[in-house]
Amino acid sequence: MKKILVTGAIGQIGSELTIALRSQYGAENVLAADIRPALNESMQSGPFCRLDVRDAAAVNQVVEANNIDTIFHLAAVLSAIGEEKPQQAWDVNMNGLINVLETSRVHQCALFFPSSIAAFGTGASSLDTPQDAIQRPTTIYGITKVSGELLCDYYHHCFGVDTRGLRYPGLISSKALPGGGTTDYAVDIFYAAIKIRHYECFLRTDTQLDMMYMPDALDAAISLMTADCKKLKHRNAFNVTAMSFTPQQLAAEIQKHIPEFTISYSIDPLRQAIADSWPRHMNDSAARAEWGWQAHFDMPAMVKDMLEKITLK
Ligand code: NAD
Ligand code: AKB
Repeated sequence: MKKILVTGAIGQIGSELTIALRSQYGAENVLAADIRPALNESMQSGPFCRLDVRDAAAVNQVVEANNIDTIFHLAAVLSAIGEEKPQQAWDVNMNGLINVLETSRVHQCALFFPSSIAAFGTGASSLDTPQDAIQRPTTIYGITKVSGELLCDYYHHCFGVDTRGLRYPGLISSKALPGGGTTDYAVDIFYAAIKIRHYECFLRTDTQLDMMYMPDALDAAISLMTADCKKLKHRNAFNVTAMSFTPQQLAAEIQKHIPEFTISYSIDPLRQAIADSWPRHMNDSAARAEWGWQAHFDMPAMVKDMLEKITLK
């Protein structure tokens, strides 16, 4: 990785991945791009450009003009917003990806594509969900994720593009707010706990979901992209996980630090249905075996760090 492009760089993952890549590969070698303007302070630490990934010519031009050899393609519409705007989710997630894949083929770029627990549906076992399981997602977001996994495999097999990817669980982080997903409660709860000592949760008390803290998510992306390609059998869509909990369990852990914190529930039927269709805990043994994946943050360590970081904001 010498010249890197991050699409969707202002988002929850991009704001932190851009900084992590700049500190490892040099600020001038990591071009951040987003459809939105760079108001975010982390974007000001290096080059930034406006880029709509649906514009094939613009994607090609940015890659060519900047001699890009590696793309972290993060631009997407997430699960909850996707259900409200399914055509937009398909347009950004699929047309954006095909443009980035085509540009990667032409300019021989390596490509990172993040899939999600959303790529599974109710047909797969929700506990210990295998790497190779039935994938019949019920959301447009999930459908774009499975299609994206398959397209990345296709571009590798047919055109030799070095595509690699992860199935992330819900990500928890303190820098940028999440962008309209179903697991967003697990970030929102920290801000509410610190500000008003109470959180009204949109998922049921016992909704168990797979989760990961952002430092592990960044580590997973960079480790996979720098792994020895000869050892990768799956390449795309590796299950990775770090922790798995319910809103009730997360609230109890927060109460160890803020005893007066309380939680109540006002269920959003849309996001509850989405959450009920997703894995509670994936099996990530393929990632462990093929490129040495290992998470460092469990739930108590994540909660302690999140509270410290958000209190300092
Ligand atoms: P986010 O919503 O926070 O950020 C997405 C970014 O894409 C935003 O900054 C948005 O402005 C940008 N964008 C939207 N449309 C665009 C377009 N047409 N052209 C260019 N940029 C555009 O999302 P995130 O949480 O950072 O997720 C990044 C990727 O990781 C997505 O593919 C997402 O599906 C995947 N993922 C995220 C999570 C999570 O919990 N955050 C979990 C699993 C997978
Ligand atoms: C969402 O909830 O949409 C994302 C995801 C798990 O893909 N956080």
